[in-house]
Amino acid sequence: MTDYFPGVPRRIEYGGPQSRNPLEFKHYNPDEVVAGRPMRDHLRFSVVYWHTFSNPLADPFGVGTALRPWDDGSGSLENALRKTDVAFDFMERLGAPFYAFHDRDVAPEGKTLAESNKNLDAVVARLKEHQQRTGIRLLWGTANLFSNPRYAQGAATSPYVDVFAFAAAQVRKAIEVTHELGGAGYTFWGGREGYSTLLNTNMKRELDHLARFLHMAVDYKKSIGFNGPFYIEPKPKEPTKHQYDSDAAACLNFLREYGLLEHFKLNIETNHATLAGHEMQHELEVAAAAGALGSIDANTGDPLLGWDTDQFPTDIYLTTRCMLVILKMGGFTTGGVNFDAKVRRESFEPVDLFHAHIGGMDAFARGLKIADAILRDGRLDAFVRQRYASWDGELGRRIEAGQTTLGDLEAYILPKGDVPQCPSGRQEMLENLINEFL
Ligand code: XUL
Ligand code: CO
Repeated sequence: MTDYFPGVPRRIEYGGPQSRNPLEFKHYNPDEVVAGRPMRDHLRFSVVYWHTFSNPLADPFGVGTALRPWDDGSGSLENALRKTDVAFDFMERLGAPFYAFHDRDVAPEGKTLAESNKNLDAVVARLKEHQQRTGIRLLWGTANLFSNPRYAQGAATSPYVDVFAFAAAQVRKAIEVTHELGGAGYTFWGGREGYSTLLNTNMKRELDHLARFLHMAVDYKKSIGFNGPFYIEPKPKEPTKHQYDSDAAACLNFLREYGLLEHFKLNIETNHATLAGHEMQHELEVAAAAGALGSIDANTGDPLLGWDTDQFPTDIYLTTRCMLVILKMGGFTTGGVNFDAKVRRESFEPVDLFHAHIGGMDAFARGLKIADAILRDGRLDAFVRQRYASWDGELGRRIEAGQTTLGDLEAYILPKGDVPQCPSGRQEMLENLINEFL
């Protein structure tokens, strides 16, 4: 096979923090044990097909700039098959244990659904060969229910029943091939499941339809014996004005309302959290508190650009806080750190794809080591535990157990007159504490 990455070693090695080689890891050392597990197993890094192998790097003001010499732009099956070879070459060199794809990233859409399915089957056979040869696994599969014009007004929430049926058939196939490839999970991201104006929208009916759609997917998953989790990926807007899966709390409420909670976990993406007006840590904690934190789409936005820029994560403060939540929940099981991130339009050479992933992997490796050190140090947790210590007394226990009335609490507090001064929240001290470890 042609070497499409000349100058890039067959394997990106761990060079250590002193390395000045841009094609070496400075911190990600897959076999190094942190908190009882090798880094590889903690982080479960995944490369996304859509941004890394199928994104021409266009923006609303200009055409794509990406130089991808393996891609002839023909949209042919042959081109798609060649792309699988390059994708696995890339992932092998990087040492990424997982990847993720939409159906339409890997195989071209045909003129009919049957033709699209046939194309997909042909590519899946090749993907399977590559997986077997390299040991690289599918973190999750998904269906692209947002690019084709038929989905302009939604897929599972389309006002038009035939569009709903088409989307259902497409998802059925995408789950089937995910299962065929031994995928560890399957993701639903509702790109156009929302609205641009409420003037033309029956919101309640659309939500009912979305729930029906997901229930049918659960039934199908059971019927074929696919045991991986389904993930919902929250995002508040873009491309729609409002997306129904807007944030973790909204997703959990929707799943609970429609009896779907036990069948889904959440896939939390940093830039989506930002768009929802939340910190990533907030979204992770909301999901973890519900026992529903499944996986993360690791990226970051630009604070000066109010859109989903999907940049590679390089901020160690961010990765530290992600890893604090993930370590505290006991680590990933089926999920992983999936780089739903793209290089900048200005970074158009193939080697930029390596720099980007190496940087993201190193940033998460550092976040992991730092979070582990903070947890082992114990002061942060001890502070939080102490802050709530009054709840561990007799009264707190009775309130938490639902054994008190408002009247009981009035009888308790009246004789005290008022509450004495509460202790300081010590935000600055804790921020300084985190910085000790960075
Ligand atoms: C879009 C996005 C998607 C999902 C998969 O913002 O994050 O790529 O991750 O459909
Ligand atoms: Co994503």
